[in-house]
Parts: sequence; structure tokens; C-alpha cells
Amino acid sequence: MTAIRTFILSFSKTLRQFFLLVIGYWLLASHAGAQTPCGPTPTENQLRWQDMEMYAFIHYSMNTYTDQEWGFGNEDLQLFNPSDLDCRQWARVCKQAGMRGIIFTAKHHCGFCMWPSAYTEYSVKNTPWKNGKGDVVRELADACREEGLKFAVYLSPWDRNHAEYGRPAYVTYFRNQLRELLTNYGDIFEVWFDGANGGDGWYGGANETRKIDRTTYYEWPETYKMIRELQPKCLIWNDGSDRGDLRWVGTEAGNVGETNWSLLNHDGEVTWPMLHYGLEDGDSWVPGETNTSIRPGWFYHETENEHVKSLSKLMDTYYKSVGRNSTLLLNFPIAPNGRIHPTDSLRGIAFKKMIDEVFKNDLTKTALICPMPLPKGQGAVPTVHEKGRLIEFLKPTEFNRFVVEEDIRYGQRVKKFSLEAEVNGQWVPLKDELVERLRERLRVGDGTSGMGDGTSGMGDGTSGMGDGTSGMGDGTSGMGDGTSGMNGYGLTTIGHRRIICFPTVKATRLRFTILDAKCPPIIKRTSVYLAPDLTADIPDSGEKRSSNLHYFFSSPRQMMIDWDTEQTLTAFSYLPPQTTREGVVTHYTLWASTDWTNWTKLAQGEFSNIVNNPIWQTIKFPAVNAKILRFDADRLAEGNRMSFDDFEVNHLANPEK
Ligand code: FUL
Repeated sequence: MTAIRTFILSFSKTLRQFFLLVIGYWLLASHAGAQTPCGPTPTENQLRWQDMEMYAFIHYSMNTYTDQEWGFGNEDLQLFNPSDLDCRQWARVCKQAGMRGIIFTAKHHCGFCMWPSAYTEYSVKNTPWKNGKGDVVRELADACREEGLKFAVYLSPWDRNHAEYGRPAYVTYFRNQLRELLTNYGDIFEVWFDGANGGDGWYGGANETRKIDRTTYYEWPETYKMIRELQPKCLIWNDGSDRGDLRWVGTEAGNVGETNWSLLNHDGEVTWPMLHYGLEDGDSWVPGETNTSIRPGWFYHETENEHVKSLSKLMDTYYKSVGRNSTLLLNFPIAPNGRIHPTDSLRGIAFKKMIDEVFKNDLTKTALICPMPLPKGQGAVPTVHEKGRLIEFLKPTEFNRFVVEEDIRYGQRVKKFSLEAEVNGQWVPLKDELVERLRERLRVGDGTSGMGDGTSGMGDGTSGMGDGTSGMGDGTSGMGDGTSGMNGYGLTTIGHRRIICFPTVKATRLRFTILDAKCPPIIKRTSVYLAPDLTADIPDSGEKRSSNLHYFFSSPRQMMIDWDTEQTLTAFSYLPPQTTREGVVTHYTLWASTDWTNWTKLAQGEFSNIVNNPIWQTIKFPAVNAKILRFDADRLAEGNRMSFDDFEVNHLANPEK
């Protein structure tokens, strides 16, 4: 075996490419028979939607001015008068944060309409903003189009302002409003019908509690018919009543189950586990959309300015949504001045940069990928054509992320798989680290702190690697979904995309084995990455407000500082931690770039006597134009993670400003 491996690895580059081509052809050929649908499959609309992967929610309404999450319905129209409303800023920020579209709260539960609806007086048309001539929906729809983003609307079925809410007349009113939105603002990619329904409210002055039967009151089939006619490409999100095209994942915390089937039954009750994990044998394709806010609340509250999700929390959310066969609907609230707050925008942009950073270098590009066919008639799944893949690296390689995708056009097929890395000649099983942590928390009963920090503590290369046995037990304890065959390593279901995070391993080979599938699997992609370590322990990391710049740590010893526009830089100053030697940078290299790819070395050296006298250290260099500064800690006084008490960058005044 060693001889064969040595032989294969000594192939010239051209021969290797030829070999990969042959394998690719073989894979395609072997799939030919498999490309018939297996169970429910997505519609064209659902496929297009799934490819969007991330899109933004924007919550903005009267609540923004009353500091509430749910308005009662009688809030004073005079309160709506933003000084600086700028939908283009929203669209620009969302685009830079990697969002492919925006869903806007055209009407929240308070009933206030952000467009001048012809059917109510409770809208922007009776506010001081633009003397009642404004239309936020129009401005945002236009801004999205200009930025190449898709646009969608949230229209709350529950309306605490409307006098007829709870009676048939309101349903007509609701449909009339929906028709306005679907006919006057161009293409709408999704309609979002919030599940919160009925309760107390102003209701035209009645001030009472009204309850509705959410399964019958809204007569959804009629409304759906109208949507299909007016916007045939629009997806319907509806929580809890008539089945829409998409489903809620049962939580607003930003995660879907690691087992995530894109299926539900067309009829019947939908329980929480079905929302969270899907339904393995469901008869309809109803994929999950993970919605969460970049802040604790959906609407802006000044008191939450210090609680914007950290970069590591956002990465955690990404892995637990997009990385679990879902899309991510990430909310950006609008501040009272009519703009996305700088903390949120900088964090959102840093989030996208971090995703790009993690997934920029697919290590399989320089590896051999061999299919592992299952001999006919053998094994637990006799019909599986491809049992998995063996990825053979040209040299021992460090990695900590595995990405796998099914071709969901033909259905979601894989139930369970395993991942093993060959480390020093031994096969060791890899687990989904994020699942393990959740389980551990559930076991010790610590359900308080959300879903963990995502990536911290993954860099030690060995922790959490298990005992080397291959028992793929049924670790369902504590999760109680009753819908899916989860295994102890969290490696269940694939779908559109599955990302597995595990501690860094250095291995020569990686074995991906499909253990159970409904039909012959059709694997579209297998990729391997080495994600940089994220410092979850830097408080409020990501920006330095005073200087209009932001920063993040791309590894424990590398800090990136960047600006939205190019700057002319002349010096960088570093103030080490004042009360500890831990993380004090003693030797450094400073780099600049305009594109994140090409780096110019500005300076390299030592901060003399910094340990004994931890004062400001200034590095001067000839003026350089850059958008990014990279500060590498080549040596630390103590510890493994660089740290600072402050830093400054000197730049020449921008002549355009
Ligand atoms: C919930 C609503 O009640 C919240 O206010 C928010 O709009 C969220 C997205 O959905 O059900």
C-alpha cells in the first residue's frame, strides 16, 4: 500500500490532473443511473432561494422610536421623522456583509405601514417625514435593485392597529395591502408572514384582547393563489398554519438542527422537532430558513449597542445555518436616525470577510480524491453507488473544516456519514465539534449562554478527537427529536451544504464514508479547509469606534485593521497590555494591502524593552496607500495570543474629504 501511495504521489502535475479527470468522468458515469428523483425534490424557486444562502432582515418601524419590540397599535404618527434615512446605506452594508437580498418589515404587528397604503391612514403618509410624501418600501426596493440585491417583504398578519382585526373585513384589508406590495415594487423574492397572532391591542380604540384561529382565520389558500398569480417566483414563508414553501427552524437563536431534512408533511401538525430537524420521511420539500438578529432584539435599542454579536458568534451562526442545509436570514435593525448603526455594519462586513478568509483555499485542489464505490449487493445500503471518498493529500496537511454538498435537485438522500483522518498512520474519527459542545451543555444543564462561541478552542490539534473506535452510536439523548437517526458524531444529513468543524488535525488522508442513505447519493462537492483561529475572548472585537476603522484577529497572532476606503498611512502605534506580560508583542512584521491578496511589507523589528516599560510603540514608514494593515506578532513575551490595550494609525488627511 505504501508503495502504491508513493507511486501515486510521485505523479507529475499533468498526470495527476489526467487521473483526476478520469475519476471525475467515472464519477459522472456512475451517477448516471442515480439521477432520478428520490422522494420530494425542490422547485425551481426553492433551488434559486437556497443558492442565496444569506440575506438580510431589516426591522424598522414605529418601534424604533418607542424603544419597543412590539408596538400596541396606537403609537403617535408624529414620532416617525428620521433625520437621515438612507436606504442606500442599508443596501450597501448588507451587500458588503455578504447578503444577497433584504426582507423588510413593511408592516410589523403595530400595523404602521412603511409605504403609503391606500387602505389605511396609519402609515408614513401621515407622518412628518418628507411631509408625508415618503415611501420607505419604494426607497429600499430601488436601493436593492441598484446594489444588485433581491427584495422581499415582511407583512405581519397580526395588526394591533386595525379596528376589524379578528373579523372577516380585516382579511380583505390584509390581502389588499399584500396586493399593493406585490404589484408596485418590482420582483419580490419572499413574503414573510409572521406567526405571532392575536392578543391584546389597540384595534381602532377598542383596547381589548382578540383571539383568532390561525388555521382558518386568514383563509391562506386564497392569499397563496393571489401571490402565485402576481409573483410566480416568490417564496412563501408562513409560520405554523398552511404550509408555505419554507419553514421556520423553531428558534430565533440562529441555529437549525445538525440533522436537517428539507422535508415536512404537507398536512398535519408541525411540532417543534419537525421545525428544527425537518422530517426524514416527509412528503413535501419545505427547507428551513434560520432567522436571527445581529443584536439581542429585532428592533434597535440604544442599550444594546454593546451587545452586537461578536464575530465568533456570527461564524457560529453561519456554521449552524448555512453549514446545516439552511439559509441564514440575518437581521440588521435601523437606528432612529434612519441608518444601520456603525457597530452593526462593521461587524456584518467583518463577518463576510471572515467567511471569505475561512473558505479561500480548498485544500483538496492539490489532493487526490478517490471515490469509494460499494460493491454491488454488499453493505447496509446495497444501492449506494458511491460509498464515500478518500482524499489523499500530497503531504501531511493541517485542516479543521470539511464541506460536503449533495445535488439536491434529485432529493436529499444521505442520512448518516463518517469522517476519519489518518494521523501518523492511525485512522481517527472526526466529530462535528459544534454538536458536541451543544450536547455537553445540554448534559450539564447549561442552556443559558446560547450556542457557544463557535470556533474558539479548536486549534489544539488533538482535543475532542475521540477514542479511535468507530462506534457510530445513536446519540439522540437530550435532543429528543424522534425524527432522525443522529449518530454520536453529529454527522447526519447533508443536503445543500454541510460544514463540519473539528479541531485542527494534521493528516495525510481523509476518509468520508456514507453510512446510510435513502437512495444512491449524489455528492456534488467535497472540500477541506484550514480555518484561522478566531479569538472569541477579545471583548467586543471588531472595531475601534473612535478612529472609524475596524479590526479583527485572523489568527491568535495576526491582527487585521481595515477601512472602507483607501487611506494614506504613515505610522502605526501599539500600546501593549498594561497589567500583564501575556500577549505582549515583542517582535512584529507590519504589512499593507489594498485588496487582501497582495501584501507589501512596511516594517519588521523588535519593540525594545517593551516588557519592562510597556509604553506606546510607534512604527513609522514611508507614506503608503492601503485599505488594510496587517500586524503580525512574530514573538510574544508570554502566552499564545497577541493582545493590546490600544492602537492608533496615523494617516494623511484624505484630500477628497
Ligand atoms: C417574531 C416577531 O414577533 C418579532 O417581532 C420579529 O419580527 C421576528 C422576526 O418574528 O415572531
